[in-house]
Amino acid sequence: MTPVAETTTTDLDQLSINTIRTLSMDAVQQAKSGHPGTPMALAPLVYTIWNRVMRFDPHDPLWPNRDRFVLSNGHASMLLWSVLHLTRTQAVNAEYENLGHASVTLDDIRRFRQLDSKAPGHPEYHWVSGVETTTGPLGQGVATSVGMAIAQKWLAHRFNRPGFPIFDYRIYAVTGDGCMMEGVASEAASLAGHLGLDNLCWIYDNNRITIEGRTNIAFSEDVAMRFMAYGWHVLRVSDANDIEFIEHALNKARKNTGSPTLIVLDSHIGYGSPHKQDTAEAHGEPLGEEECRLTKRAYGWPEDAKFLVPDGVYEHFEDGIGRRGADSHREWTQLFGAYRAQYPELAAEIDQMQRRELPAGWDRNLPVFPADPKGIAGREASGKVLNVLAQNIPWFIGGSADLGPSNKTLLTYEGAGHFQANNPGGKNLHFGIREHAMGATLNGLAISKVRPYGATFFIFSDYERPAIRLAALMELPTIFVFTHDAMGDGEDGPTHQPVEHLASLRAIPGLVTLRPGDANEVVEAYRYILQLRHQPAVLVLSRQPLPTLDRAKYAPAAGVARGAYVLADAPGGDPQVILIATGSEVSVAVDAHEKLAAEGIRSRVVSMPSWDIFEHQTEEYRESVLPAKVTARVAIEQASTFGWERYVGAKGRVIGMTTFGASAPLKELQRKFGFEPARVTAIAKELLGRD
Ligand SMILES: Cc1ncc(C[n+]2csc(CCOP(=O)(O)OP(=O)(O)O)c2C)c(N)n1
Ligand SMILES: [Mg+2]
Repeated sequence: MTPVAETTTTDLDQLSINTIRTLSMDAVQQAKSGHPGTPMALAPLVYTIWNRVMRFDPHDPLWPNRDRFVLSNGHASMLLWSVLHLTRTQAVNAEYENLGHASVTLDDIRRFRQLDSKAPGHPEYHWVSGVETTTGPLGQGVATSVGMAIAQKWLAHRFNRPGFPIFDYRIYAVTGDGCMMEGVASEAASLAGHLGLDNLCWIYDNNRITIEGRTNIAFSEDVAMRFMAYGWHVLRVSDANDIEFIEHALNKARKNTGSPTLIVLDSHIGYGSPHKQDTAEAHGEPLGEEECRLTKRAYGWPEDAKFLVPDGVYEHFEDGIGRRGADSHREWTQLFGAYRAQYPELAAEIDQMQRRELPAGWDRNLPVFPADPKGIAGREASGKVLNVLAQNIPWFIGGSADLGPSNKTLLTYEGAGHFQANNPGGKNLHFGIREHAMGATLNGLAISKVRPYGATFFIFSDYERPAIRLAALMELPTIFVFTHDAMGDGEDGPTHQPVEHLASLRAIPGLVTLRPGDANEVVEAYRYILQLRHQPAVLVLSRQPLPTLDRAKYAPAAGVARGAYVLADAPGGDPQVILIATGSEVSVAVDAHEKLAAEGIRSRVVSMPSWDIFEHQTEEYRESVLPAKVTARVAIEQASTFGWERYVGAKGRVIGMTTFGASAPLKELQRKFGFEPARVTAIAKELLGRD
């Protein structure tokens, strides 16, 4: 007699897996668009992670110690909608309250990809409860998961105490060939390997298919070897339908210490479809009514049933993840109660973090910079502010992509520490020269409720742009710090001189972009940004010293909080011409204002560090700063002129960039491109017909 392999797979396991498959097929078919093949192939994987392994309480998708699940191949979103539905995961609102109803209903799945459905095309954080991060731009999900893993390590180090493992959760991320080909994922994997993030497990859907066909047309490296070289623990599961083996691999990953785990899972896209399995067609189009029927027949499913959840399936999830999640949540709540009694201050910190609040006294000791014509660089002022904030806010952590000494982001006070595998409590993060991964990692940290900032040169904001966009889409309070904001690093030349970057960031909905004009505006910019709970911010800082304005003579820098404010005014508040400037050009405008005054011309200087904030002020306030009747206006900014028409109007002028910069000392560049008071006064007079 052949010995029968021991198996614990039950009919209910298979029924549940086929429910995920058929819901996915039906939803895509009904929507006439979507991606059925990968949900069909990965249903056993996602079933195993959720129902057998993950610690997650469907009644409280915000429980802080839940395991995190990231679907980086976001096009396979039906996997997530199916499993959120079948586990009856509850909906919560932006105030973190449980709404008492399901996050994803069967009706949402019937309305997959339709307006207002909680089953949209890709996983949307903040739109569907239970989604841990927005995915769709391939590679971003897995890269974000590295930030989540760093955050877990940091939280565990700060808050866990002997006998109190308050944070011991794990992060699971599912990726496909696409994510594996994306550079951002490679950077993130390299960083995760360096940091030895053993709380992180990626499962690679090795189906060898992407949109254009078989991957061998473009992708032939040995992924397992690559990850071994990164320092990962690599496992292989050769049959995506073998849930015992999958569970075994996930358990091995859990027990592994000192490195993250990659599980390479060989799968068949469109599994079970007689004509579409293993083809690129299964990736991104409905199977077709007839093929759906044939596939259901292959699964032993009623051929004409649609959106069927057979008896026993909900209960099976209830018995699995439901019970396991509720039990561990209950135990944790008891543990946290005892922890609160013993460590009330730490418990209070955790409460505040969960609600994205700031601790009392978070802005104490912020510097006030005295008037100084020589001044101080934006990046210098920023460094001083960061060092104060990081001491006031325990969970404010961050770093740079190898430019700490240039960005001035290093936390230098005693005890700040450097985050490494053997020092997970360090507050200085070192991303290495990996801006793409830094952006996504910052988002993963912000999702995990620590408050992160990350820095590089402004020109390289391009490398972070996908993550900046996702931060805005997800409504995360990530802080992106950029120095060397214009032509301040003159001799480095046009490759290092941003031109179009401000315009393009200002175009991202919900993102706050700030370019402060002197050291005190830098302080106020941070004061504003730190109080944001659901918006990311970009801070654009100068490399070179900027004069620190005399705030006894000019308006207080607190005006930054309104986006734009009258810094210097004409007598009686009755200007003939308005000079609008940001960043290093604010002091140029102030100089021009003084020169015009000496010639009897009444001008107003508006410092406008943030378009975005200004746009959200009342119409009355905006009119008080930029009165419609004053049509002689000059905007001055060392960046693309694109967009400034909205503030200078048809009769105004913009002193900005319409070409790339050049390699030369800053003074010469300022002269060449016209960022000098004399040019401003000349244009102002021209507008007033006084030349
Ligand atoms: C950055 C990015 N580039 C391109 C796409 C478009 N796209 C969506 S899925 C896909 C193919 C993904 O292949 P794979 O990850 O192997 O997924 P599978 O077909 O195996 O599910 C592409 C190119 C995208 N979503 N994101
Ligand atoms: Mg693939």
